[in-house]
Amino acid sequence: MSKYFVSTALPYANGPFHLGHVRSTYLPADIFCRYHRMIGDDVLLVGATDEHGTPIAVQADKEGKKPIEIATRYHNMIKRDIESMNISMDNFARTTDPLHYKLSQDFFTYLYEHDYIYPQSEQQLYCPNCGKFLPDRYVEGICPVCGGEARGDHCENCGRALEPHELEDPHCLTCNTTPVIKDTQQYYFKLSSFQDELTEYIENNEKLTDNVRNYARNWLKDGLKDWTYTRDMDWGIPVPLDEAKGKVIYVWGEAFLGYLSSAAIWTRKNNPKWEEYWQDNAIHFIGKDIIYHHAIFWPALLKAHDCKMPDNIFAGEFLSLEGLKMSTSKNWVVWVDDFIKKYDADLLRYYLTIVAPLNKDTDFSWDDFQRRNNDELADVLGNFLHRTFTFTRKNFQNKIPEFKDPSDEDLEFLNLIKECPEKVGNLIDNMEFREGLVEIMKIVKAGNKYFNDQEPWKAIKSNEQKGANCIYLSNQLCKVLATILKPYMPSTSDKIAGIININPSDKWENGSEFLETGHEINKAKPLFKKIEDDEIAKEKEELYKNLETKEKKDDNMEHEEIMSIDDFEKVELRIGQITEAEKIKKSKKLLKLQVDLGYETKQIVSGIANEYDPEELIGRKVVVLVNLKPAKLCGEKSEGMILATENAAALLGVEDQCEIGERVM
Ligand code: B3M
Ligand code: ZN
Repeated sequence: MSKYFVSTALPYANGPFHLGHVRSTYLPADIFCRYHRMIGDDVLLVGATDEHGTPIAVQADKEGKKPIEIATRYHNMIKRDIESMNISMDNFARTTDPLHYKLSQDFFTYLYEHDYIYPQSEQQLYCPNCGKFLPDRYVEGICPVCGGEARGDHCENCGRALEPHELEDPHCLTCNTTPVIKDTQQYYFKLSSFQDELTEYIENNEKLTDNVRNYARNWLKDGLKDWTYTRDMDWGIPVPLDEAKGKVIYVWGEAFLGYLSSAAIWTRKNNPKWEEYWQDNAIHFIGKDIIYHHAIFWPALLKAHDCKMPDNIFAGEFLSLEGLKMSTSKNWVVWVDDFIKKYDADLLRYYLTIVAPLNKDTDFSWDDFQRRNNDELADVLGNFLHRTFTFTRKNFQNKIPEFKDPSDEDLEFLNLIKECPEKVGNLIDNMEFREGLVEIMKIVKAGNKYFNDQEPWKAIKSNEQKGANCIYLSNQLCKVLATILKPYMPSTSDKIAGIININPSDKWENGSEFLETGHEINKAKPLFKKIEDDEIAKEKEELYKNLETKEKKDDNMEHEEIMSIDDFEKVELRIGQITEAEKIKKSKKLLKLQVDLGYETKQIVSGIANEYDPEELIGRKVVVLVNLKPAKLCGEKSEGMILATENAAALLGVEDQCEIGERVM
């Protein structure tokens, strides 16, 4: 038996949970923990809300409330969301807990007394209008590295941690004023002195996942810089030094300790010492945007305290929504609480696991959710369970029949059932959660095929034993499913156990024990139902409404993401000359053009028929996108695109001296 200390990244207490939180962090952590508990490991899963820092202070300013009121409101909501998703959290604390304050201040004092923290005056952005310094999210601007939109502490686009004064074109979040630079004294953590130890940690810790290692390498290769550990703010944990009145510990300098303080609070409730768990296996589940913090800062802070560094960091990649980046400010988001009012948590747990492995970005779409629910859960899993149970009731008086004289097909299927728990278990242990679930669905499909092939409805009339064997084995698979589905879909697993009339599965090894002949099962009811088209249409309507209002407001001036010159170079634009033009019969909008590019002539179909007559186009020079994937429009081949404005379909002017075939940059 091993002990596991498992943590989930601390969500800022400035909003409830959306599907992204569940997918990247909470669900994988829960699957992992539930499985390990089932194989007999001793697991401690802890979390907390992150209640300091500008995210909460800014929200409080906006609402004219105190930060603690905001934090309390969202702590309660997040706790509710975690429970409704059936996340088996052992303790969910708050970083405003007095124990957390004490731990964080002691941690700071230790660093200070051991010379890992030093004071230094620095230049900070200061809003002359608001009369205050602008730490972190109080200022927004452009990322100096990638040119994306960034907040003072972090670039949304490239994920880099930033210092506010590094921002280009900064402005005060509260009043939009351009801030001035003002001197202030802050306390720095000597991150730079851990360069070698961290390199060693990242390179030689074999357990670390690839995405974490690769991100961390990137930052290490640039050389680590010391890191400001304090802020000029009222909201936060006071710096425990007399000479630092009015300063607080930077939220990222204490948030990590939330893992430990949450565990310490758990221990205080008469539980074993949390340190034993940490010593054995310490694993953090996080989202990929905070790899930098967890793979660099946190291990360095631990090292400075001579503490053991995490054994593994598991970073789930992003979830988009209907193909677009999720955004809470644009309300382009599905809240867990809204979801759970209409659909069972297990449906979401299934979807978010099966849709993609965690080390890949993926998308939630309502249509795909409906399809997977209907085609996979209802038609494959639900169907197998239901046909097995109803057949047992109708033909064997709810009792498990006798199994004898098995055929080759019976034995083959029996083998599959026997092998399945170990296969799935190994995949979960290896953090391949999706693959484990795929394996489960594979055996259920095999179960449906076996059931069809055996045709028990015919067999019981002619060869009764053949039908009995089929129903015996099908029930055994149902029993195995009650166990191996538990980490993924705990309430479905309990419902299956209820129908089979056994205790809810809490040991993985139960999965391999078979039901005895004569065991009586309960009456079944269908476990999954199909989601109708109109339900999904309603969900989409609700969601897209937000996008449309936002877009109207922005008057279509929504800009694309900033790209690099390398990206632009992939777009091959050249000057072409139209040599032939004709209408396409089936279309009012399209014209078929032959465009001379010097080195070849391309046929291009263009949507400019309402604006231009074919004759007036002959001889006209145009800008052509030449490396576009060919397509067929109204049955006509089109091998490129002519540049024109989006709404008026007006062609761009080209000066006469531009040569045919010349590249446009
Ligand atoms: N609250 C950032 C976030 O929610 C931060 C995580 C802290 S984990 C120690 O993404
Ligand atoms: Zn201001």
